Amino acid sequence: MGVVNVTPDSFSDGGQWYGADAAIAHGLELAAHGADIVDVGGESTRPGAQRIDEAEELRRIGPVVTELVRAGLSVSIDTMRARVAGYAIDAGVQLVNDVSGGLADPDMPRLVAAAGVSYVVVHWRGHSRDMYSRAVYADVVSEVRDELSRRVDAVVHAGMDPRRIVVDPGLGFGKRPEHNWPLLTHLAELGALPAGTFPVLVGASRKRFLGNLLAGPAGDEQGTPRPFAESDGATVAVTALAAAAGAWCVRVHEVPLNADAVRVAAAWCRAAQTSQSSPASTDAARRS
Ligand code: PMM
Repeated sequence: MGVVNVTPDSFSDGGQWYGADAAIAHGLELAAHGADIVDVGGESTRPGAQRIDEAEELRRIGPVVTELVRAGLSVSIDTMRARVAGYAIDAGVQLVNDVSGGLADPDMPRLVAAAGVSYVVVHWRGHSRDMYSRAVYADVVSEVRDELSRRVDAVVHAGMDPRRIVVDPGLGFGKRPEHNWPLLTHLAELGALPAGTFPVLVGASRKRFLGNLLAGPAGDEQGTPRPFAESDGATVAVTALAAAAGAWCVRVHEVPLNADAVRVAAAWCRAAQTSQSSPASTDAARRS
């Protein structure tokens, strides 16, 4: 999934694709680079961000979504607002990516259920302006899993077909670096909920916890964080590990190297399955 942030202030690429023409060209480029889905968003969710109003969000995403759908791309809409999602669905979008998991707008679950589109339920504890005040966990994996599970139940209760639900741990949303890493290492657990086993989407690309990791010499996370665009190597590494661990989708700003990483992970998993299921190949490997 390639990201088109039609915003002046997203933390990793704010302002780069703010105008409709630039955003459309960028979406087409992401698809040409191998993105299966292009995710269009008009509202920044960087830490501390203030909300924009609905009319402004619609103004930003409207022409971009319309043109990318018209060009034949598979487009998702990154929004917390049911009316923005509804506009995008009318324009032909098949996937709604809601970083609030349906908590920001109570009309969202019913809308996506009735429209019959797919829905990404992201773990979220509140809006960006003060989200770190809620980043308090005793056991982050089980708490995020339980809270995601409750959101999935609520969305199914609103009429959503469970087969159209994707879950996402919401890296960075009300989570500090020490919370993001254990979530990444427990992806399968986060997708295996009481209501069923759901595909998992991972949005680690260029996030601050990667810049922090790369701040100093190896093992030293103190010092000045790496700038966002210079953490793409770390993003690619997370992509390979997450895909090999079974993630359904990775949401990224730069597609080519991440698409390669996904292919490496697929070959890795195929080889692991083949060698596991074939005792003869194990014997041959031992002999050689
Ligand atoms: N992160 C951002 C925006 N949308 N959607 C999903 N499903 N998961 C995420 O982790 C996610 C998201 C914020 O990142 P950006 O400002 O770089 O787009």
